[in-house]
Formats: sequence, structure tokens, C-alpha cells
Amino acid sequence: MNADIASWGWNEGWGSTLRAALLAEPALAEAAEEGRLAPGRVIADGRGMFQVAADAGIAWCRPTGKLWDRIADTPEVPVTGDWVVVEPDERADTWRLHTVLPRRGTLSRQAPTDERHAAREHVLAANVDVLLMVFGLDGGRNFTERGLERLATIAWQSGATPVVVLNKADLTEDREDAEARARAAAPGVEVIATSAVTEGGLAALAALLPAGRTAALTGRSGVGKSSIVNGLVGEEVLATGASRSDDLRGRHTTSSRRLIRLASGALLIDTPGLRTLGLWAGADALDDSFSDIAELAEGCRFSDCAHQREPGCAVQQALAEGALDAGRYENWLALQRELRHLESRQDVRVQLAEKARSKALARSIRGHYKESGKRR
Ligand SMILES: Nc1nc2c(ncn2[C@@H]2O[C@H](COP(=O)(O)OP(=O)(O)OP(=O)(O)O)[C@@H](O)[C@H]2O)c(=O)[nH]1
Ligand SMILES: [Mg+2]
Ligand SMILES: [Zn+2]
Repeated sequence: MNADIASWGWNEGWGSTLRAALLAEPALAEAAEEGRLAPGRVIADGRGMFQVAADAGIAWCRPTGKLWDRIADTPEVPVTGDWVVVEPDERADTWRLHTVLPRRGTLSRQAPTDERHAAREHVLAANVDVLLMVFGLDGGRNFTERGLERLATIAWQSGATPVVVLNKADLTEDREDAEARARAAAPGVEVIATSAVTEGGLAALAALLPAGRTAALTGRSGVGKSSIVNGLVGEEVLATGASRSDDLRGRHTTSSRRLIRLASGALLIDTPGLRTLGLWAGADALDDSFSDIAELAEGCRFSDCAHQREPGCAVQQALAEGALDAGRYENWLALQRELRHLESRQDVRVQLAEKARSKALARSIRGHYKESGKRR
């Protein structure tokens, strides 16, 4: 496998993104002219440090003070998958990271905070082309249609093409039933059943991962994300967890994100399992994950139909005729409520920022008058 950044997914498109980013920052453009800077990809991240693969090699990098002042505690902090500009230095243990190139898309959830704080975005991975939504067919909560609908909503927002992976197919007799349920819960999304143990389905999965493309795996802890990566690599490159009993449910095997190259040239981001997946999305996010309902809604008599008790509601009619599953409809309503609630919390945040700004402005105006008063 070659060590150049093309093998990490760099292409002409990123080349022009880089040129545009340098144009916007003259100081960086100058350093780049002098050959001191190079593009690289974040392949692991943790605690303000970022492991970057560049043509010069792989090194842990630290953002410059100037960059960190601007992005610390914001969603702009680099994550695995990001393309960045670094300053390779063979004499140093760590390199300096100067800037993050604009992302093609982010996989984001709502950061788990309590209601007293403003809603915040938690970026899980960046620049993902294919999102593998992994579930486990070992019974219980490792595969539910409602969980899939939530994850698919997040997936469509990421800009990646979602794929449903029903793993642990060796543990079920009802594989076909599970596949049918997945297809109904995620219309238009490819569904693949796999087993990391028998390796069944892994070839079909690999066929969806072309060279130079980046896929990320997401799903609950223990569904087999890291096992699938190992199966695709053909080697135990990642630690996997022993099957857990219920009292150990809280334990996660993977604790940080990592980007891994396959011999085929495809790139895979393994992520830790997450307990909560709050939506981070705009109001129209459900139009993709619930495209069937969005389509039905176009046939409602009133354009502002809430699809609950209105006359001439095509959604209610589909429910009554059994063409639309009641559980799916209820979840759609619930996710809609969640999005509206998120919007209102974001509004609060905007209001607070606005308030802080006008306060600061008032203070500086007051200061100005004081100053000029003194001078007079
Ligand atoms: N029977 C069976 N077991 C599997 C399969 N895939 C994974 N496992 C087992 O499930 C357990 C969890 O697998 P991991 O790959 O660590 O799961 P994970 O999704 O990476 O979990 P986190 O890193 O905690 O998010 C391990 O004991 C695996 O051996 C499968 O297809 N069939
Ligand atoms: Mg794992
Ligand atoms: Zn309606």
C-alpha cells in the first residue's frame, strides 16, 4: 500500500478546496509557497490532539494557538475523517495543525446535555461517503425499526449514502423477516445481512465500498462494528469485545474513532457505540428517512395538514387501510416533536448569543463615551 495521501482519499476536488482555503488565509498561503505546509487526513483523534496522515508520514498534531482560539469547544474541532493543513517537522514529536478544510458533510448528533443548556452539535465523523448503520440480529434492542428510523434520519443529514447492515446473521432463524422489516423502516436504503463470525455477507458489503471512498460504521455498542472492520481487513486490527451480559451493557470496547485503509483502497472509520442519538437536524430532515410519508402527505387536502385529525388526510387514510404501519407513523410524529423542540432550544441559543453581543456592544459604547468624556 502506498503512503501518499491519495491512498487516504485525497483527490482533485480536495486539491481545489485546499487552494481556496489558502487564498482565504494569506499567511498560510505564504508558508505553503515556501513548501512548509502539507495537506493531511485526520485518522484518529483524542484530547485536543489529532493523528494525521500526510505524504511526509503519520504524526500526532496539535492545533496552533490561533486556530484553537477560534475553534475550541465548537463543532469545528477536527474529527477523524477531516482534511487538514499541517506543518510536517521530522525533528519534532508533534506537528502543528494550521487549519481544517471545509467539510463535505458531517455525521452529527445532539451532544448529550441537560435542558438548562443550549443544544449543541456533537460531530462524530467528517467527510463520510457511505454510512454503515450496523444492527445486531442477536435479539433484543440491537435491532428495532424505531432505532433504524432514528439513525437513518441522522444518516441522511450527514450527506453520506446510508446502508443498513444486519450483523450477527448467524444468530437468527429469521434473517429474511429482519431484512424485510429493515427495508420497510428505511425505504430506498440497501440492506445487507452479515456475520463477522462466518464472514457471510462481507463480500457483498465490500462491493459497496469502492477505492478512495470513505465509509463510517455506526451503531450500538456490541453490534459488531469493529468485528466487521476486522473481517473486511482480513486481520485483527481492532480490539473487539466479549459478548456482554445485560449487567455489563454499559461497557464499550472501542473508545475512540479510527480511520483504516483496506487493501482495496476503501477507507473505513470505526466509531464507539453510543447510548443516545439525539437528532441534530433541520425541520425537513424527515423527508428523506420517511420519504413514503412525505410522498403520501402531498395527497392531503390541506397543504398545512398536520396528518392527525384533518379531513382528506392521505396519511390517515393510508393508516386506516394498513398501507402505513402505525408504529412507523407514531415514531414519525415523535421525531417531528423532537426536531421542533431542538429548534426552539437553538432559538434560545441564538437569542442568548444576540443578547451577549448587544451587551458587549453597549459596554463598548459606554466605554467609548467614558473615554471621550475624560478627554473633554
Ligand atoms: N455470533 C456473532 N458474534 C459477533 C458477530 N460480530 C461480532 N460478534 C461478537 O460481538 C461482540 C462485540 O463485537 P464488537 O465488534 O466489539 O462490537 P462493537 O460494535 O465494535 O462494540 P463497541 O466497540 O463497544 O461499540 C464480540 O464478542 C464479537 O465477537 C457476528 O456476526 N456473529
Ligand atoms: Mg468497536
Ligand atoms: Zn395529512
